[in-house]
Amino acid sequence: MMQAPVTQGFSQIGADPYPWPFDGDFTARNTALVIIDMQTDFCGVGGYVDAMGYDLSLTRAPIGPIAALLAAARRAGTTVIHTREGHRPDLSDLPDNKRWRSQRIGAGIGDPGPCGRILVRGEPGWEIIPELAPLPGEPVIDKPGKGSFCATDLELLLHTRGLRNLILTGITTDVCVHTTMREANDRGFECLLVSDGCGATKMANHLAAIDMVKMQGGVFGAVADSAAVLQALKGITG
Ligand code: C5J
Repeated sequence: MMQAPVTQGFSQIGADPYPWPFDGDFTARNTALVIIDMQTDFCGVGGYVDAMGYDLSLTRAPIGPIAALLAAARRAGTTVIHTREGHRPDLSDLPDNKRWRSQRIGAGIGDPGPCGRILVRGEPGWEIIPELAPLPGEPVIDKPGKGSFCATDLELLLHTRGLRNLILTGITTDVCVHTTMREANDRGFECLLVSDGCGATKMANHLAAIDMVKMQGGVFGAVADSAAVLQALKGITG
């Protein structure tokens, strides 16, 4: 992928279908690395995705690229935001239809499993994997649904910190990452999806989700690989 030069105060990442961000206003201070749902339930043995019978190598594939981005973002002083999907232990925030659908595929949310109760807050499977564990002070957004803006304080947090550029990573590309990207785009945030920094339970869905971002001139934002983002993070300043 083509990489644009990085200069102080005005820089862009070589992205598809346009150099990102659109106006070159890319600094450590106005940008957040968002890491979505890198929880054992979505990529670990015995978790929710494993219980549904999907190939874990697909949702584990982004761990290495995200770890590299996480280290670079921390070095650059860029805000890092983590999210977790999960429900209250009494399941009062779990819609009946979401529970019913999970039960019919054999991985009932709230039911006991090898990693504790599936997708329940506080259980081992709900925790972010150790490789990508948040540092003290890094915001963690707990969400009951797919989108990170629904029933959370993420939007308020972004506004209070002056964050307008979002670099999106995590799992799954076609579900929680895409929903979050769409929500953010509609709220005016400038979004970049990291192609090898996300993964889905089906490769075809991962590729289609990436492609959808790029249609109509970048209908939800732009896409770049982690190598391009890493290079850019090295060059940005506050
Ligand atoms: C799903 C997610 N796939 N984190 N959640 O149920 O994408």
